Parts: sequence; C-alpha cells; structure tokens
Amino acid sequence: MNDSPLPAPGLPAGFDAPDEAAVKAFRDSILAKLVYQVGGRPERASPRDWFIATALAARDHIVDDWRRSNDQTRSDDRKGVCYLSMEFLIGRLLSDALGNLGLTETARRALEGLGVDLDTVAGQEADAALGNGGLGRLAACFMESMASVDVPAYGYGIRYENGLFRQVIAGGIQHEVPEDWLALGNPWEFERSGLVYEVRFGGHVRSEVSVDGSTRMIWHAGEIVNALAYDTPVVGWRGKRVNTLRLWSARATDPLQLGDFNRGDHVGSQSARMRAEAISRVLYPGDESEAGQELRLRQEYFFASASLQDILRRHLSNHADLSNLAEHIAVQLNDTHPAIGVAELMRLLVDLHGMEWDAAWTVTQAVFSYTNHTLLPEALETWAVPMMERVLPRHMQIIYLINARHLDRARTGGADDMLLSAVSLIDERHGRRVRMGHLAFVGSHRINGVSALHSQLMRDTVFADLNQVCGDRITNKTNGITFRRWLHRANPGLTRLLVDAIGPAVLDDPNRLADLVPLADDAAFQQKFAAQRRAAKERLASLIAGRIGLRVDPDALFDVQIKRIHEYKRQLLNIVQTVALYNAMRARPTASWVPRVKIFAGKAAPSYHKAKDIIRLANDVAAVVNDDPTLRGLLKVAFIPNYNVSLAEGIIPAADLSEQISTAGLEASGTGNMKLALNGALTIGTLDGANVEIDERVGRDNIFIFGLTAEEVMERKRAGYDARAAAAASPELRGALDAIASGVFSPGEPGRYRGLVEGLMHDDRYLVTADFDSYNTRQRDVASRWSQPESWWRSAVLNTAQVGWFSSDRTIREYAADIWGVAADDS
Ligand code: 26V
Repeated sequence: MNDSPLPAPGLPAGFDAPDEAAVKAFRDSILAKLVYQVGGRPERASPRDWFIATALAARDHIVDDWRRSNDQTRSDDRKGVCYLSMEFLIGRLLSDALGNLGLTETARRALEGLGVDLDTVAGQEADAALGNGGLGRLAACFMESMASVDVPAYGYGIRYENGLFRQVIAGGIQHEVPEDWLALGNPWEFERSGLVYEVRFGGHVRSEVSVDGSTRMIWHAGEIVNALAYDTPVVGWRGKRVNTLRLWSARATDPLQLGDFNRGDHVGSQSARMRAEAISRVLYPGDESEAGQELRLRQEYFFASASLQDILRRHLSNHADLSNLAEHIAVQLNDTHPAIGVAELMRLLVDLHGMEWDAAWTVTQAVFSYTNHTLLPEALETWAVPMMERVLPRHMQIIYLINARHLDRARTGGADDMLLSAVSLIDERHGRRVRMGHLAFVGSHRINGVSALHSQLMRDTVFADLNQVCGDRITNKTNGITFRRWLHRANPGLTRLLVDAIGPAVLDDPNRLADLVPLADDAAFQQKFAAQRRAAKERLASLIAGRIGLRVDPDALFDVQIKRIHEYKRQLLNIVQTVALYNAMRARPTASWVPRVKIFAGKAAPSYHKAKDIIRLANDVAAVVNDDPTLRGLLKVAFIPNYNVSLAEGIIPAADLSEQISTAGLEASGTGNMKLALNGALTIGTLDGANVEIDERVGRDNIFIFGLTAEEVMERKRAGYDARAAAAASPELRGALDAIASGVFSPGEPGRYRGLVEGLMHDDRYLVTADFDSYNTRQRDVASRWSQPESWWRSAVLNTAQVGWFSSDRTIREYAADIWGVAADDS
C-alpha cells in the first residue's frame, strides 16, 4: 500500500508538433533552471528537482504574455473582473500550463533528451488544495476559462499555508493530517514584496469634525495586520491571455517584541506575530464546524479588505477618481464569504475617499454581484452582532446604515412588519446576528444561482422576500467545467479518439462534440470508445491495488460516487443499496450477476460525525463484501482515500456510472456530474441541480433518473415523513438496514451502526428510505443495460456528444454578458 504520486497524464503526442530548435531551447532552459535556480546536477537530480526546473522553464514562457495581457488591458482601458473567493481548488498546474501553451510535446521531448519522463515529473507536483469542494473547484475552472475567453481578470483569495487536510483512513476511520503543499517550494508564485496593505481589526470609532465643519467617522483600530500579495499566472487555452491569481498572506506588522525576547520570553515575544499570521495559516476545513468563528471572520475581512484596497489603488493609478469605478471593474462575490466587502467598499469610499453616502452606494451596487452556492439553512452565514462590533466596529455601523435605508425603502414599498423582519440584514430571532447573504444581496446588482433549478428555488424560497423587496435581481448561471483539464488533460486517450473522429476543432469549440452523434451507432467507433475506457480502468485498478491493496476487475462496471461526504449527497443511500445487492447475491449466488465495483472517494468535515460514520460504514461494508468468497469477486467496494483534484483526474476517465443521488432540491448544481458525463459515464441521479439540465441534453434514454422531485420532497416533508413505514413496506430495504444495524459489517462491535439506523428511522430528513426502492430499481436497469454493450456504449458516446454546453467558457461568457458587462471573445 502506498500513497505514491499519481502520474499526471499529458496531452497525447501530435497536438503540438514541436520543431527541433524549440525542443533544444526548452531543454537548455530546463538545464539552466536546474543548475542555477534549483542548485542541482543533472546526473543526481531527483524527479522533484526536475519538476521545479521544468515548471520554472515553463513559467518563463508565460511571463512575457502575462505582462502583455496586463499592459494591453490597461492601455485599452478594458473593463475587468475581480473574482473574490475564499477558495481556489486548483490542483496541479504544470500539465495545465504546458497544455494551454501548446508546449506539452516540446517539454516531453526536451526531458526525454535528458533521460527524464514528463509524466513522472508532472506527478511530483503537490496539489494546491486551497478549497473544500465544488465552490473552490468552480473558482479554479472559472479562472482558467476567463483567461481562455479573453476576459481580463484577477482572482483574489488567501494563500493558506496549509490547504485542505490530507485524509488518512485507518481501521476504516477518517483521520486528518495537515497538508503541506508549500513544503518543497512553489515554482508558480511570485512574492510581491512591494504589494502590502494594512488590514485593521478591533478598536473603536470616533466621530470627528473636520475643518470644513463636516463630521467624519474615524476608526481607531486595535490591531493592524499586513496583507502581502503572491501572484500566480493563469494561462488561457492556446496562451490567449494570462490573468492573475492574487493570494494574500498575513504578516505581523511587528514580527518580534525585541524587548520581551531579550528578557528571555522567546515564545511570548512572538505571540502577536502568531496571532496575525494565523489568518492565512489554514483553510477552514469544516462545512460546519463551530470552532474558530472569530478567526474565520478575520480571514474573510482580511482578504476582502486587501483585495478592495488593491482594486481601488489599481483604478486610481489609471483614473482620476472613483466615481466611475463600476465602468471599469466588476467584483464577483463567490458566496457570502467575501460579503463583508460590501461594507468595506462603503467604508473606503465614504470614510477614506470622502464620497457622499448615496453616490458610494450607487457605485457599490453597480460593482458587486453575488453567487449563491447552497440553500441549506445551516450553511447560510450569519455573524453574532457582538462579535462584529468587537472585530469590525466601523463595519457594524455601516451595516446598520445600509439596513436602515434598505428597510425604509421596503417600508415605503408597502412591506409589513413580518416582511421587514424577513428582509432585515439583522436576524433578531436567536440573538442578534448579521445575515451575510442579505448583505451580499442588497449590495449587488445581480444575484445568481448555479443551476436552473437552484436559481428557481432561490426565487421561490430562501430569497423570495428579498427578491420581492429589491426588484427582481436573481438570475441563473448554470455552472460549467474547463474541458482542458477535465477532458484534454485528464483523458488524453479519449481526446485523441475524438480528434481523430471529428477533427481538431473540437479542442477549441466544445459544441463540436455534437458531431459525434452520428457515430454513436457506429460499432467500430463504439469499440474504440470502450477501449479507451478499458485502458483508463486498468490504470485505476492498479491505483486501487497500490493505494488500498484491493484487486478489482477492469471488466466490471465501475460505479463511482466521488464528492464531499455529506448526508444530503446520500452516500448512505448508495451504501444501503450496495448491502441490498450483497444480500441478493448471497441469496442467489449462482444467478448471472453483473460484476460491479462500487467506488467511493471523498472527505468529511473533521467535526461532522455523521459523515465520518458514513465513511466508516463504507469501509466496513467493503471489508466484509470484498472478502466474501460466495460472491466470486462479482461485487467489490473500494473507498479510495484522500480525494483531491489529481485523484479525480484519475478516476473520472475510468467511470462507467456516475452517482448523482442527492435529495432533490439540495444540491445546488454539482460539477462532478458534468465531468463524468463529459467522459462518457452514464448518470444515475435525481432531478436535482444541474442533473436536470444534463437530462435535458442527453435525453432520458441515456440517463437513469429516479426518486422524488424537489417539489415532491417538499410535499413529503410538509406531510410528515415516516421512515419506519417505508422500511416496513420494502423487504430489500429492511433486509439491508437490519444487516447494518445488527452488526453484519461490524462483527467486532455489533452495535456500531445501531444508532445510525435508528436515527434514520426516527428522522430521515434526506429521505434515503423514501427514494430507496426507486433507486434500487434503477440500479437493476443499469445492470441490464450493461449486459447489452451496444446499447450501453451508444448512450456513453451520446453523453460525451451532448454535454458541450457545460463548458465553463460558456458559463463565463454568460457572466460577462449578463452580469459583468465586460467583453469576451465570442468564438
Ligand atoms: C456548506 C455547508 C455549510 C454548513 C453545513 C452544510 C453545508 C453544506 C454545503 C455547503 C456548501 C459549501 C459551498 C459549496 O461548495 N457549494 C457547492 O458549490 C458548487 C459550485 O457552485 C455546486 O456545484 C455544489 O452543488 C454546491 O454544493
């Protein structure tokens, strides 16, 4: 068993045909980097040394284009986008950069001449895991697409020293180990030591009368932390443009109390530094942990403030004043995490730049827009008023002022007290709390959801009142994914096949995938398509063997659920169905069962105990099922540890079936669903999030839809749902739950899952039991379809052919046109 780096697949040979001179120049450059920057020797260099040298050589190719992109945007005075996000889940960058620059083959041959393999070198790179899941990965796809469709953009975030924890599974249980992506250096970033902003916290506010008689609010902060910029270039497809990801690192203004140190207090003398620098130490790993609330607020304000200061400085370096800010800059709030930016921009404009309140508010609303990524009530951010008053006293005042005007307007528009309390920025129901979603909403000219269904649910439920009071501001922007990473790089074999079949234009225009439609019935093409899948499955099988010591059959159906572990995503439904299948196979061991490998991967928030129980259950079920000789190896369960971007790149090309089985109405969009369908997996899913739009495009014959609709879910909940009755009515469900509850999968501790099953019977809020039968039936349909290969592969090809619309280039063009008012290329 090992945790060796995944090989990074490059583009197949031939997409960029390098000439000898280019190969030699690149080789010389790599050698020079190795010797002069890494300080190594070719004969003794480690793969890691070669990685750094190759990345630095690639970076040189980017720098000139980077400067040109910036200079041109400035001289043309083009409007640009600032994407404020607490998370950027980037993964590796080398194959991305080489691929987009058209240098993959050049680099491959340059390294070959040195006796070094490019894929091995690319596999050395640590994943930049500065995000938890979908929201962070979307930000990374958007950065790549903005560069690819020529939208001038800065991504702004935090340079966490430790990204998302590494997941280690021991005895079936998740353990969290700190992740250390910067340990061996980061060749992509540029430290901008000259680019530092002061970010203030605490203290108090005084009003002071100026010489002209006007009153000004002066914030006397209690603490100042420096924000230092690190820039990473983001190269677009075919090197079209290079944008900037600017991440802030926290530094103490006064790193050492020298007096204390000299008196012998070596630890205490650094405490202020520790406190300041804790801000950019770790990514908030929880989707839901209570701990570290104040640190989290400090992180949010820290990066929002530094980013807005930087935005204003850049604007003023090119323009006379800030009144026309919104004509030049659009700021997108990626969820509510940067929403304090609304109050911060007001503070900067009014307190520091002397703008009138109303003018500042007009600018602010025109500048900001806000994307919502979840409607789960427990995920809607609020901050206790006393904490806000302590950490950001001036911002609390500004929020009250914004709220007063907002409520006045609503009252004038006829709102009654109930409506006023629903739309107020302050929730008065359980202690006074600031509603960050409301702040983001009122401070923005556009608010969007991330799939058609999700945007409609925003209008109908959580944001219905605000949308009524503020005039219809909600719009939909269905998510997308960058095809460069999720098709070209993750699946070079399939990409080669597509290029051979329908021509290289598909690399530039995802809509050309539709040219595959006629080939879906072509037996020879189907076979080639299946052969690519088979090769990817062999690679995944050997990865599984290496990581968890389990042998799986590459000819089996690979049934894949990979995402964060969360009750609403219903990994439990999948596990319970796995147990039902196991029971059925044991009952009729000689029947002709379709061989199946159930593959799971995903992390649980460290304090989310139920999610951790689900991981343990998956591993416990795996241990029993995988060892049961009566099954003749026809069912295997694999929980692959430490899901991250690179692991996703390895699993997705090998997936036959994509599990997208959330309780309808709860998954805002999903993006893994798009990646898997693009690579030709068939989806088994509910009508939730973007599944609805995938269904519309691929057609009901090519997807397995089951379960309650969002509307039916709401109806069931209203009526009061009884899980016990559902279990009593379904022998297969009951059999599976009984097996789990009675300790079949935890023989050493038979009661281990009694609580989990009892809990489900008592309160099945995600309707696992309600959807079980329909899911189980659909799974049988999957098996019978798998037994008809022509039919299966026809559907698989049609999936790839019909999901071109889910390119994040399309999503970005929609944001550009409808929300940001910036020009993008229109190809
Ligand atoms: C946050 C929380 C916090 C409290 C407890 C439960 C909970 C559950 C989920 C979240 C979501 C965090 C934000 C997020 O990653 N949302 C994801 O955004 C993706 C990109 O838009 C979208 O595809 C996913 O459906 C959505 O879950």
